[in-house]
Parts: sequence; structure tokens; C-alpha cells
Amino acid sequence: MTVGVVAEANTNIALVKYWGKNDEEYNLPAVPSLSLTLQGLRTRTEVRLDPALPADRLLLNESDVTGEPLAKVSRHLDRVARFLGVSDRPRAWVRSDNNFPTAAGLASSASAFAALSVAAAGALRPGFVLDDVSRAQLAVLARQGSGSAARSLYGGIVLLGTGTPGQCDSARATPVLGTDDWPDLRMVIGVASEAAKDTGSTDGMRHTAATSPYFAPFVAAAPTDLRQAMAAVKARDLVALGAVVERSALRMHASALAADPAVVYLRGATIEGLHALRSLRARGVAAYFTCDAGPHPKALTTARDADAVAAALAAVPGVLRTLVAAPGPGARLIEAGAQ
Ligand code: 2P0
Repeated sequence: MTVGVVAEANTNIALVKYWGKNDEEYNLPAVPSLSLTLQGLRTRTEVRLDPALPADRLLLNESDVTGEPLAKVSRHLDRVARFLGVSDRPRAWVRSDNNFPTAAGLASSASAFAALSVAAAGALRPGFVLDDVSRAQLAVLARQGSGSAARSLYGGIVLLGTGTPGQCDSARATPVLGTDDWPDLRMVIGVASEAAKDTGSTDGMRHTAATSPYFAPFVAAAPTDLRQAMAAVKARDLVALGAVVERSALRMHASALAADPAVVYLRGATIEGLHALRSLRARGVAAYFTCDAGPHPKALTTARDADAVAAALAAVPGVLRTLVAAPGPGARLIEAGAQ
């Protein structure tokens, strides 16, 4: 008999960016980050243990996947098993689906490793319960799969610390605001590509840290950015938060652009999106730019202004479509049972 467990996790977008590591082995971030978990952009993952399987299998968006993505998933299953004290874990079928573009700078690894962590724990430990303690533990495990994944264990606004090199459980995710604590917030995404990006985040940040003279100033600025963003979040002050959001993203990209050779995620649509948002702002619309390791211009805004922001981004050449997301929930177990 095999046991299938399904978990879901929503993606998150950083308001204060994580870029660079201070410990590669444990995947500890070099800077603290703050994120918004997004409603509606989710990964759904099933883990089904099967002792008869000769090796783990990964089905990603209905396609059989092998090579490094499968190896990363297997290592993560091993990590969760080790944490739970399960020796000789059975091989597993992992089936994962995203309802948004995979690996294109929409943080699919965040929701992917968050959902995988929960589903794996549920499959490997019968009767597993996702409570405050296990959620925090799974966030530490998820972070080792992908740094931003730790933040997707929680809904709303989430802080991820830097941790201490050599101490695996030192970089923890902490909920700052719950999913319903600032219901007026919206993130608008201008989808500028459905394709996988050229340079993955891990490689991009490693190369930036190794070669960019602007990486150290980016790291040095992060604590102030975080402090100001936390104060703005607690005061529900979108104008103050937006200023930090925009500069944190642009400083991250400035450090990447100054790498040798440059790491360039920005496209024409990204920069035109930034200008469109600034024009909106000059007319009194709440619209603050951000962008991750991909070309999509994104905007932090309000429920009232979300339609105007989405229309402005949709009009940018190169933007294919727009998504609007409210604050979303943390990772959750959907179903567990014998099959
Ligand atoms: C963030 N990004 O804070 C930043 C901003 C992308 C740009 O976290 O190497 O996939 O797996 O820990 O989490 C994307 O990086 O990197 C990311 P790894 P991850 O959201």
C-alpha cells in the first residue's frame, strides 16, 4: 500500500529582497528579507511513497522531469526524512502543478519547496499535523531547498532572517502580519514572459556576490531597508512601504548589473513598467515597482487602485497579461490518506 499526501503553498514576492548567501551549505541568506504571500498563485504537490519504485519520480506540470530538478527534489525528501528520523525512506512519486509560469521569476521555487516540505512530512510521518511548531520546522527545511520557500510557509507578510553561518536552523521565517491583517494590499504582476529565465536565482546571486563591487553596499543597506519596511507595515503606511519596496528591488538589480559579466534580468518591459508606475504615482495612484529574478514588472498597490495599475502595466509593450493578487494564505495540507 502507498500513501499519497497533497499540500498546497502560495508563492510570495519579496518587499525587501533576498539576494546572496552567507552560508551555501545551509542556504543562509546574506540579508534579511520581507515578503507578501500571494492569493491565487499556488503550487499543489502530491507525494506518494512507493517502496516498489527503483528511484524517485517527478511529474512537474504533467511532464516527467529528470536531471538536476529531480535530484533537488530527492535531496529535499532526504532532508525531510532525516529531520523526521525516518531512515531508509521509500522512493516517492512527486507530482507538482503550478497555476502560474514556472521558473520565470514568479517565485515558483518558493511555493514549490514549501508545498513539497509539507507534503513530504505528511507522507513520511503518518498522522503528521501542521501546527505552529511543525510549520516553523518545515520553514527551516524549506529554506534549505530554496531560501524564499521558507516565507511561503506563512501567509500575509513574512520576515526571513539571515542566520549565523554554520548554524542550520538560525535563519527562520516569522509571520509579521497575518493573511487578513492588511486586506487592502494588492500585488499586480505584468507577465512579460512565459519562458524559463536564463540565469537561475542561485547562480545569479552567487555570481553577483563573487564579482559585483555593488554587492557589499547592497548588503550594508539591507538592515535599514528592513527596519523601515517593518515600521511601515506595522503602521499600514503604503507610501512609506512603497518607497522601500522600490529601492530594495532596484538596489538588488543594481548589484546584479554591476557583476562581471553583468547579471541582467531587466528587459524593456521591465523598465517601461517602472516608468508607467512612476507616472501613475505622479497622478495620485498608489503604485510601487518591484521586480525579481525575471523580467516581470510588478507593483505594490491597493484594492482601489489595482485595476488602474493593471491597465497601465497591460499597456506596456512586452507585457503579455497581468495578474492581481491579494494577500494569500500559508502552506497547508489538503488531503492525506491511503490509496
Ligand atoms: C526574493 N529572490 O527575496 C529574491 C529576490 C529573487 C529576487 O529569493 O538560491 O529561488 O534557492 O535560495 O529563493 C529567489 O531566490 O534562491 C529569491 P535560492 P531563491 O524573493
